[in-house]
Amino acid sequence: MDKKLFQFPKDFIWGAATASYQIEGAWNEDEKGESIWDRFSHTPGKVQDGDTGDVACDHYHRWEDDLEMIKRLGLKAYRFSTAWPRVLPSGSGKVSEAGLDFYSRLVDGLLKLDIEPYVTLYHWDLPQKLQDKGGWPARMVVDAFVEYADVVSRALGDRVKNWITLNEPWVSAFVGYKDGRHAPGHTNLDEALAASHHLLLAHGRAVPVIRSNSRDSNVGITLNLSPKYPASPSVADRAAATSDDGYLNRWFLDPLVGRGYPQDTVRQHGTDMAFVQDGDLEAIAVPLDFVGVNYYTRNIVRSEKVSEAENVPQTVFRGDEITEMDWEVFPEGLYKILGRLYFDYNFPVIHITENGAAFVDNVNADGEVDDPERLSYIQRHLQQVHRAIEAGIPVKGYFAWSLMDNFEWGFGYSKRFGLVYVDYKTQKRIVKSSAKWYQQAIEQNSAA
Ligand code: IFM
Repeated sequence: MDKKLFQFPKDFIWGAATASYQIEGAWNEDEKGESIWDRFSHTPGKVQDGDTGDVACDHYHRWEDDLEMIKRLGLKAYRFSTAWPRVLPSGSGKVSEAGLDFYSRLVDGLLKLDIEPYVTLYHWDLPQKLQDKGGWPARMVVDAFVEYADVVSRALGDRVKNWITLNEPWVSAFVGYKDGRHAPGHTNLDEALAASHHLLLAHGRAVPVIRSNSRDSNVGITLNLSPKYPASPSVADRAAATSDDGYLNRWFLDPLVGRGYPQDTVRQHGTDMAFVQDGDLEAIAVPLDFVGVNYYTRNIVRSEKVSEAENVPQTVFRGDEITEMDWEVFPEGLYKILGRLYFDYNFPVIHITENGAAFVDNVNADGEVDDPERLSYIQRHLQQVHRAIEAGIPVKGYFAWSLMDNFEWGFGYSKRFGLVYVDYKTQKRIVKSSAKWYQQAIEQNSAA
């Protein structure tokens, strides 16, 4: 394909992302406190095959080699998260200098290689000590998060200029406290709703603190968003899609831009919203420098009333390209989400903070990993990003998920999302063919 096609703007940010619990290991080294994911993964039956993040990719010890690898891949930016219990072992109070030092060295190492750090403050590893006091459903966590954001941004704010407060608060709240598939493994809708509000409030309160510690920085939040497609044009299916959209997307987007919580979703949850106090909504609606979107797939929504006369035969079906997560490959959905973020919600800048796919990978006889499906997934999503930019949508960066294979939460090590293959027995890293393609795309600034 002609490389002039799909040419990106000169300053486009090409990156890859990881998260602390998924790669670091060293779960109890150098004063680090226990996180809810340590507790959850150490509880039999919670994670597939009994896997834990105790060692993960051993990045805590191998970070220097990993930075060299990032450099060799040609990445311009690297998104990683700081582990709250590594910095504040009890969640608040005493700071671990060793923990802070680790991140400080990582940042220095990146800058030395001319790679821009994008730091996420919370990617799901809440200090267990805070969970013992009630976790995200308890309002006290908000102050603790602001304290943590203050400590980290004071220490790194002279060098880190791009901050993400939270990663996917929907997952923290609803998968952790309602579905029970993630730490802390609770199944209580009221807890999940309170947790979602306290997450948003923690975000809103932390933003000005980060800005005052890190001058001229860009601060945003990352949401997992999926467009909801009605399975047919019937009234019932359209209503079901609107309802799912409220649950996943609008519940976070609306309050962030000052519209408050969507009332149809409030009614649907049957909640009195007693956890919202005066001034909270204003704090949550603090203007942001950017919004981050993690996009993987779309959802096709069918009303449960399929048998009733008011519904009609399904007309929209899942495509037959499906990843190992059982997620449909649907690049166009990314274009749709990007348009919505700009035209409906007016975010000034958008970064794709995660996008990628899990497929089965095998090391071949030559010791290489050929992953054409992942390559094609990334390429086609980048082409949709390009299409969005052409349409005038201010998409400034793309971070592939993930830099390397890692601990995929409840699925343990069974799902590989990496551009780089990790042999967990030896910790050897093998650059997959998708990474080689991505390296070339970066070099040519084109997704052709
Ligand atoms: O691995 C996760 C990541 O931690 C958050 N976003 C989705 C990824 C794939 O499931």
